Amino acid sequence: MPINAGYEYFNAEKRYLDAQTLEERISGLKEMIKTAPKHKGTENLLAELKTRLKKFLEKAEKTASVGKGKKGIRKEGFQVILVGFSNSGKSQLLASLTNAMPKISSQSYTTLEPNIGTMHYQGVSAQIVDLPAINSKNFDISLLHTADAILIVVSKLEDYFLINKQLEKATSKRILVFTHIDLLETSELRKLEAQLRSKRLNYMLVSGKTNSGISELKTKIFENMNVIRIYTKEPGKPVSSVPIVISVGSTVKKVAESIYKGFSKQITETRLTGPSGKFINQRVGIAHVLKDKDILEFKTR
Ligand SMILES: Nc1nc2c(ncn2[C@@H]2O[C@H](COP(=O)(O)OP(=O)(O)OP(=O)(O)O)[C@@H](O)[C@H]2O)c(=O)[nH]1
Ligand SMILES: [Mg+2]
Repeated sequence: MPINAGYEYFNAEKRYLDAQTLEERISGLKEMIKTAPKHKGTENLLAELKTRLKKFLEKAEKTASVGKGKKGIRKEGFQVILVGFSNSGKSQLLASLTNAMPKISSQSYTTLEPNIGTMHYQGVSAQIVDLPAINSKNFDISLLHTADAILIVVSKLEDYFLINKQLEKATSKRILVFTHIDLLETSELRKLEAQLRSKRLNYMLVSGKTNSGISELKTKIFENMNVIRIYTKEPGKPVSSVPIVISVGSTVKKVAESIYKGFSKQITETRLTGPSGKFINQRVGIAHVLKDKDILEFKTR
């Protein structure tokens, strides 16, 4: 399209095209409208994008109000499933990690159908699914097959071993999430941590009441996603606010090609600032391997 758009626009377009959720599609589209060059030649494009956005916003409003018919779960991107006994705090955890508002109650077997939310972590999102209690008739083990990670949610260590045994066949990564830590004395907490460490468990201690450990848990989920965030910058402009999310070990070339196919061939110079560089504004080649939070500036022909 001869509209002389910068790669911020193509970035946004890629996010829009790759979007797995309506929410992501809307945010990509908004970004496209923001970053599209504004001149006579782009008037039609902008008008078309705005009409599309309006349609998506209307659709979003409808689904938000109809919402509740959760028959199947559509997997969207990286999926994390919460598994545990009743009252272990799964629904509370979903509420703490996402903006979902599931029913939370001290009564047993409150959750009868899966609840879904999206966790946002510094430009990356993950789908979180809160299931009915593992020992209830509403628990459906088949949902675990699609999971990228399983959080085993417990308030007693014994429960972890019981659940782990029951999930023997599931191959996804597991993280033990110990809830209700606000109810423990400091000495009890210390003893628990010593036990968890000696057993070399991949664990997190959290409280749904005080939110202690929640941001650490988000970081842990992010780390298990095996992705890095790369920010781009156009010469003379500020760094993009939305990162390109790409697999660990990606090169400059892979990032460029993810912006649009063939882009890497147009690059005459790449400047890098960030964790994979030795100094600020370092000139790097196309095969350079990137790290999380690197900033790239491409110069093109
Ligand atoms: N003090 C404390 N209470 C918590 C914590 N997490 C959850 N609760 C409370 O524990 C009760 C059960 O929480 P839920 O999140 O509904 O438990 P659940 O695992 O979803 O239970 P089911 O839906 O029955 O399987 C509620 O009263 C919550 O307010 C926590 O970290 N600390
Ligand atoms: Mg629940």
